[in-house]
Amino acid sequence: MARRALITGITGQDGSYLAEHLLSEGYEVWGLVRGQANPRVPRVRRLLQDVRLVRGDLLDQGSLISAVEKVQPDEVYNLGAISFVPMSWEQAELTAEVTGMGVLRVLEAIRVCSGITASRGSSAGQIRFYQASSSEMFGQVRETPQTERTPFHPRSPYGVAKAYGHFLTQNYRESYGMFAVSGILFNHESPRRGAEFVTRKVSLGVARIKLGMAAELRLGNLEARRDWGYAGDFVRAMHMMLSAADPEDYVIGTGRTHSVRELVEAAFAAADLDWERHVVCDTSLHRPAEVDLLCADPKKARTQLGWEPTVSFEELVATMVEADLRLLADGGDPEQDSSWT
Ligand code: NDP
Ligand code: GDR
Repeated sequence: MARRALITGITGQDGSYLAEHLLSEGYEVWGLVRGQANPRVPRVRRLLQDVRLVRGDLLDQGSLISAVEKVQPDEVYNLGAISFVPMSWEQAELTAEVTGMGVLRVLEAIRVCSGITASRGSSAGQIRFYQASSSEMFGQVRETPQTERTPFHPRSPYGVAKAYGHFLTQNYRESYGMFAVSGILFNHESPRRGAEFVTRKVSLGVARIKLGMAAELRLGNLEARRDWGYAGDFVRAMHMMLSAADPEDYVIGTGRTHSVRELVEAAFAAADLDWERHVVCDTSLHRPAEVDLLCADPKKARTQLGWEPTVSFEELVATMVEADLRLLADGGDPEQDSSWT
């Protein structure tokens, strides 16, 4: 029988790549969708025709229990979150509820449906759980590169909520013997990345300028450094973690760091443009507290899981710029996500 996976966050960037990867591995894939008329569901139906959908919301415990009961998954991937860091200052409580407490609700749904109690741990045939932890938990870093042992000092309500989910996942593993793991993933991008994140904002901005649809691109802090990889590579790591013999947490990143300025230079160069003629620095886009430097040490994932990234920073940036040039030249609307082809 095919293994069955339930993915929260199926309408997001990672949900789509993970679903495609699991389908290619022979899985039966279910996606949790929320809302009465979620505008992103039609594109999931179009792109991921073999994925089955089940209703549920990370804010609603009962809906998650019903979803787990209905799907009877072998594996649950919790990718759902409010994931845009600036929004977490504007809606801090909602971020805590969705990105933090949502993890508790998914774990509880699994625990209740599996009949696990503190005195009666999990049994064979247990549901395996993956939590989408984030390098944002490191925040103000005290050592670089960051490993699984680097202490957390989150710098946003989002990072704090992720740290809660991370420790809770560890706690359910230790309290109930559940196969529950976290992947501490560094930034990963693709032509399906939301337009609010800096890589996609830049690739779309470059495409608009190249096609004469805009003259400038307004950006915030150009000095922040991130370890940017390709989303398709990173979802493979999620699956590897749940396929491992033992439940363990892993850092996933490329091990190379670049500044936003270097990202901008590479993206404009990919379209034969001079970035200094178009980029406007806008301090209103700076964050109340910034994460200055992130760089992964993915040694554990490489040695224990055999995971390797396959796409370089330069290839990733060029691919995103090319995809947005094609999308806009064809009259596509990035807000409608017609780049999801
Ligand atoms: P996206 O922002 O693209 O997707 C977020 C998903 O969360 C959407 O499918 C959204 O669905 C869903 N969601 C939001 N609120 C709720 C809710 N109340 N109930 C159920 N689902 C909800 O994120 P990514 O795909 O980029 O990231 C996936 C996960 O990995 C996130 O948890 C993110 O925080 C984490 N992460 C991402 C990294 C990255 O670089 N991409 C790095 C490290 C961690 P809807 O259509 O309903 O809004
Ligand atoms: P991040 O990604 O906050 O790292 O979180 P984002 O792309 O939003 O920002 C990266 C860096 O770029 C700087 N920056 C700008 N960012 C945005 N969005 N818009 C701008 O105009 C701009 N100008 C400069 C930011 O200050 C920041 O330093 C992402 C999300 O996917 C999280 O969910 C995930 O957990 C982390 O990556 C790892």
